[in-house]
Amino acid sequence: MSGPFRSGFVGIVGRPNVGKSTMLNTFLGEKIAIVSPKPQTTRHRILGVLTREDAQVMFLDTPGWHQPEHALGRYMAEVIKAVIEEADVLVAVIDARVGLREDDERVLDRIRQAKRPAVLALNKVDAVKKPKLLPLLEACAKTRLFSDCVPVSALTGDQMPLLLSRIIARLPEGPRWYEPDQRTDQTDRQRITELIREQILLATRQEVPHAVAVRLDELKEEGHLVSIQATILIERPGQKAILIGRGGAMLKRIGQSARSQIEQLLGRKVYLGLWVKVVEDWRRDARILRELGYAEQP
Ligand SMILES: Nc1nc2c(ncn2[C@@H]2O[C@H](COP(=O)(O)OP(=O)(O)OP(=O)(O)O)[C@@H](O)[C@H]2O)c(=O)[nH]1
Ligand SMILES: [Mg+2]
Repeated sequence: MSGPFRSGFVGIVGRPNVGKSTMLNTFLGEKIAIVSPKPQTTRHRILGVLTREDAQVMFLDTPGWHQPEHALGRYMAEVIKAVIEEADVLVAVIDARVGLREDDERVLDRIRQAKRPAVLALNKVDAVKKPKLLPLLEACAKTRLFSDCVPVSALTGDQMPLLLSRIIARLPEGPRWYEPDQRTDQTDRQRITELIREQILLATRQEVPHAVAVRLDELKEEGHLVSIQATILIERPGQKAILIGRGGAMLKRIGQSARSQIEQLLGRKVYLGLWVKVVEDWRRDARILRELGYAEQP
């Protein structure tokens, strides 16, 4: 084999909705992080480990950068800050359809301050005409922040191998930290609550997606199936009515699609019981946030 073995942490950062989690999943060839068209889908740091002959890349997916408006938002900002400080290499993701916005500039400022090796991914090129890319690539080169600016499509996989090789080239030499079959540090319980939240994000609109959290109350084996009980926390009674839907139709639809996702994850038949509970302003409640895992572990 030619060249040294490289390994390290690679932080994926950027505004909400630019395709960071899609990128993580495409690199890993597996659904590690949930994805939706709604901004602020990701709330945690999510590890995805890619092991190859020549390298081990520990990707860290992060929440989208935005001005926090409550304690949950502040937790998300803390996650981003910690990843920028800890990563060996950063991948800044920009939505090529939208171009460089003020919030993108904020992320770039953070990268500049952290003085980390960084690569830029100009994402969603499947949805833009080629001539639109040139000024963006020039603007990115002008920042002098990036060793490479790579136009990619995380969705179709276009140019993703090139982006990966550029990332790996910036990693330090190092050992293999994780067993090759370890792909993430999320527990099944965490992944299950995320899969339920993903289906809620896909099914609802406006403020409802942001006002939702999922708590796993029970997970047990019952004969040939896995029985799961979970509570959906929501901030207002009106939102609860929307989530449940007429005659319970909405909740039923969410439950069915979440169940099929969870069955794929566990490779088992699943029974899923969902409950909806109003917890006023849970996003501002430190105790509930801790209970839900939206707090740094002491
Ligand atoms: N056309 C196109 N859509 C994409 C691409 N990558 C991601 N998307 C879509 O963009 C939306 C947001 O994707 P996510 O991966 O959830 O974005 P994110 O940056 O992780 O968003 P947050 O977690 O909210 O910060 C989804 O609807 C994706 O399907 C791409 O390369 N092309
Ligand atoms: Mg995400």
